Amino acid sequence: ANDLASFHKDKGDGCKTCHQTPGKVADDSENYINTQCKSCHGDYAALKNPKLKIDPHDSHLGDINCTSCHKGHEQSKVYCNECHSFDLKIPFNDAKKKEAWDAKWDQQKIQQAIAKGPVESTDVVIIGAGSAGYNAAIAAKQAGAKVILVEKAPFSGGNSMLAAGGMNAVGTPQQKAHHVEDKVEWFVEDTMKGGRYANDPKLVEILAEQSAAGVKWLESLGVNMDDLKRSGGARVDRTHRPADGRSAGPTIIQALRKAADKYGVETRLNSRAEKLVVNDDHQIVGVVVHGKHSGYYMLSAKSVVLTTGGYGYNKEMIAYYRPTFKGMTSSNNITATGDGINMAKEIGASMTDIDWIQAHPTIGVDSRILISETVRGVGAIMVNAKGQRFISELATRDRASDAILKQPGKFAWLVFDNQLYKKAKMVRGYDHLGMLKTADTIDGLAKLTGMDSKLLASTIGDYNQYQKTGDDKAFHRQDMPLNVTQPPYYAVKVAPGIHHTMGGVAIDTKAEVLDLQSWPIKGLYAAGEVTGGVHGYNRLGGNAIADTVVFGKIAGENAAANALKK
Ligand code: MEZ
Repeated sequence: ANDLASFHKDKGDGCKTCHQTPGKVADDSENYINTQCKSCHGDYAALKNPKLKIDPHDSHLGDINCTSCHKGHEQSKVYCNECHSFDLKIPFNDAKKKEAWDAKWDQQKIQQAIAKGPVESTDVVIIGAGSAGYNAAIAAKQAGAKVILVEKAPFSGGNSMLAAGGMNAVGTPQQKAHHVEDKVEWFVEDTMKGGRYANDPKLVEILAEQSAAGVKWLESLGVNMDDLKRSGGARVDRTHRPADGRSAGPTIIQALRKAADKYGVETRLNSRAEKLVVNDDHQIVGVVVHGKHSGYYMLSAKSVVLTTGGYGYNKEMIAYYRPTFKGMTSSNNITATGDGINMAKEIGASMTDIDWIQAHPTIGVDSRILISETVRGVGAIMVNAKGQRFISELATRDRASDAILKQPGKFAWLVFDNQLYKKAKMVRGYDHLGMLKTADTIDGLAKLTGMDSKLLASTIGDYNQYQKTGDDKAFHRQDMPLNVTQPPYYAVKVAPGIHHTMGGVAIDTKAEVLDLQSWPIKGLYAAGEVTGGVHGYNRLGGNAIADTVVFGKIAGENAAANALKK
């Protein structure tokens, strides 16, 4: 056998091992095949292999379809290696194969599907199953609409699945329990200041005002957000995170997946929306979807919600909108290719701040892995190649990235000790991936990283003194929760990489997409990174998840109301 299908055919019950009807795949999500895989091989829990250092069946992606990696009639691939470079074995593997999410779409087939007319009708179609999409879908469903959520990837989660930090919110019981005094106005001011005052203040007010309700809503869907920390540009601790120290994104997405199933949202994987269809009055009437097995078809819908994320992994768009970022590494999911922006543009949607792209200061060097701002928030210091601090670790991302790019070698080290290692669980994940340098002494750490031992020791000595007095005389860092005194000591090498595209489709306060004259395009809504206006020129850490939850919910509710109105 030279592929998985022939192997199974030879060994098992012929084509029926995988297919209900030989020669056919019943659904684009490949649910039937996946149920068959699990009925023979067991579920993810059963497949975990404690002997493996990196276990693909125990990943942050959660319990995804087996067919995301294991392919029947084509070569399999280790999906993890779209971002990582693991030495993992998979039967019938084509290691070089890459997904081409930014491939050109077949315009002729799109036009044929429109000419044929809708094959199915629903109230609301939601495009993109990340946090914004799930929140919109659940909200629309709760409002009584029939909802179809389409996702081009073989599993849901989008960029949100990779979010490490957390969700900013003000006025929550969590802040109260931690004795944090905060105000909606402070959240608004911090966000506007961080965004260089280019944000749409009305959208920012909604973000802040509805953030606490957003945390409550996530909790109602099964997410724990009881931990609090401070992100860059925030004056108080307002980033809410899972209490067990796990990364926020995977935790939120796994809960949203379950909630969407519970509420009866129909999720179609391997289903890429490629065209928004409008009538002569420029109202949305549907979407053309390209299903992996079902091909091109048109869905009619009264409302469509774009939750496709940004364009942080579309190399052409990055090079066009920000030539100085051309070729820069990206923390983004390979599916973040700006589909929603391009589809909306085609039907005359207006764009806000489309050329504003955020570089996150701390992406692991030689990897696409984001070293979360949480690590600095919890207490790490940031030093240059010689071992000197050069900026407050809590500076906003644009300033921190600029400062790193001015250092020798254009990189930095995050340095911390065992106290932080024990406190921030995600750090153990970086360790597991072999990203940390570890030594029992500061001198040993300097030797391992090539820093100047005396300089590093004096930097750490000074910082410990500032931490003790609460006064960072060098860079005015406001919050210094930990000193660096307890071995072993750790360092991780970081440099800026593309993280968030702030610009996107213009929306109003109801999450309606605006046309070039700033009138709403009837029936079209958008939320999350596909939109512009919420974050201005620079997004604060913790505001992306807040955006997806608050505006995802608003978009879903309004899309449902529009679809259900008589
Ligand atoms: O909001 C974010 O992008 C965030 C908090 C990222 C991070 O550094 O963890």
